Amino acid sequence: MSGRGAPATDGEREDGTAGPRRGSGPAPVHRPERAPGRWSALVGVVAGLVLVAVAELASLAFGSSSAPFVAVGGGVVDIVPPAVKDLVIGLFGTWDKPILFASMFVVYALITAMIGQLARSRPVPAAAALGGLGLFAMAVVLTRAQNTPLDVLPTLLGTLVAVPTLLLLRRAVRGTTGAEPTASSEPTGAPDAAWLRRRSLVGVGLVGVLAVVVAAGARGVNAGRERARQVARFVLPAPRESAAPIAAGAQVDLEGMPPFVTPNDDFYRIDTALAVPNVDPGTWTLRIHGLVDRELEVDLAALLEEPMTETHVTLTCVSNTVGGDLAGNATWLGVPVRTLLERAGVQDGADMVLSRSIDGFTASTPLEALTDSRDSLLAVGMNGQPLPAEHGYPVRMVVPGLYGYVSATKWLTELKVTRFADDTAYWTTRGWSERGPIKIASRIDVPRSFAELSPDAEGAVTLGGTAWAQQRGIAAIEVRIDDGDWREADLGAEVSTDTWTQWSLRWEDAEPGDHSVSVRATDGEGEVQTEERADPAPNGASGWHTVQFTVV
Ligand SMILES: Nc1nc2c(c(=O)[nH]1)N[C@H]1C(S)=C(S)[C@@H](COP(=O)(O)O)O[C@H]1N2
Ligand SMILES: [Mo]
Repeated sequence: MSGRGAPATDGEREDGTAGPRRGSGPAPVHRPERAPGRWSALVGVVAGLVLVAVAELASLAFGSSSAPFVAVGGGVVDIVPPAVKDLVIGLFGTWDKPILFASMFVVYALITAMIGQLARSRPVPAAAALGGLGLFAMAVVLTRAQNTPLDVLPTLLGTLVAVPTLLLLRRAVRGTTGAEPTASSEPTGAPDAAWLRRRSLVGVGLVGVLAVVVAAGARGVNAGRERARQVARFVLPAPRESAAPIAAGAQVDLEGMPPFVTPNDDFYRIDTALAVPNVDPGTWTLRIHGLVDRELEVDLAALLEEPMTETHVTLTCVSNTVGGDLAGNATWLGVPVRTLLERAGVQDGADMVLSRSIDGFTASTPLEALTDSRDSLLAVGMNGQPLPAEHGYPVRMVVPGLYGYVSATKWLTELKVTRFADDTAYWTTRGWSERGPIKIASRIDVPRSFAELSPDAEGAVTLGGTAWAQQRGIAAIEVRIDDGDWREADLGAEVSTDTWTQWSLRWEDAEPGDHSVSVRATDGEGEVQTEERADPAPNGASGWHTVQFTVV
């Protein structure tokens, strides 16, 4: 495409200069030969931005999930191999989503730049390519679980505006780069052409900047609106059974320890949803079907009428690495899953409940975890508030003892009573185990890696951390400093076997210098946490957490 000097198919020079030179006077010294290539790329990128901006703006009327970047990003999340997801979460933690969007933008800019280059000599195929890109995005929008056919409209509109924009900007750029000086204005021609070139560059740039501002503004409004719409749209009912009060001693009094109850705003968030699903509580229903005697469908008002249970449960993610912070502890309020399963009448042979989210995510939970005596909930409240949008508003599942990916479905819409032999869930089809009981874990929160600790007046330093083994509880914590003996740590008050337990260890006569500390837990059934290291995939990390630090 860059064969400079070869005539383009339409008989014009590639730089847009009209063929045979007409007019009088000396030929301009200066011929704009280099700029057009780069400009054409810019024209393509700007047309691409216009597509996104118009679509984002229109998605204000249809909801975030109709926006092309949100839909395509969601599709990417669903098809990336688990190893890549693992790597990304390992590297960027909860920055995984911004990183995904940024990478998608880079790829999109490259593709649209190529379309711009193509448009330079072949406008029709270039327009078709941009239209094709729009069509592709529309197809992806259609495949997203929470979308209806109408949701293609924003992308359609964006494409319908972007294609003519591409052609117009291309003409504007060609018009100036090929501009012949008019004898009357500037006899030498050069300053005039340069000025026109600059002006059209600024024009194209302005369209690009405007598109970015509109897109970012629309995205911001969409996100803000969703948050506002989802705050407290109902009053939480009172529980019939209140959770046990949290003993003051559950919180170890040591600077740097996490709060025993994780505030909603600080609670880790893990899900495949690029835009937080916007569930209308007025039309929300939960459908219970599959191997049941009677299918049920309950709306939110009916669910809120059911007797509510309140309970403290520590939720953890299977992707959490040893010592990691993908764990949070909250007081949940909700209806026992058991209540509705009993009403539906579970048939013989069922051994699993496949819970489904409005965005298509699914989790496979062993039936018995939902029918035995544990507090498995259809949760509506989190720490005294209706569920925040990010954590599943209006209803999610919470199952003590199981990793989130097999149990904690947010934006819940459906429970299918089925069998492991017949159905598989979202992460299971991506290589993770079909069952995910939580492994014993213990972590050092104080000191942080490579921190410096100053001994107190008595020459001691205090270490502390968090441990969990949901359903079994934490019976003991042992700490080893350097290659010394294992020392028994002090445990914070136990709130329930389903919550984490904090621990602390006062190290008298702390020796100045570099040290390493390791921790291991014993659960309520006497099982000691294994030293054997395992990666999070396929069923959760194991191994002892070790931290290097210095006593100064
Ligand atoms: N709809 C939906 N629910 C979901 C997920 C998801 O991707 N989509 N991820 C699960 C996983 S892997 C975890 S660890 C928990 C995390 O819940 P949180 O974001 O409230 O901490 O949600 C679970 N529920
Ligand atoms: Mo998870």
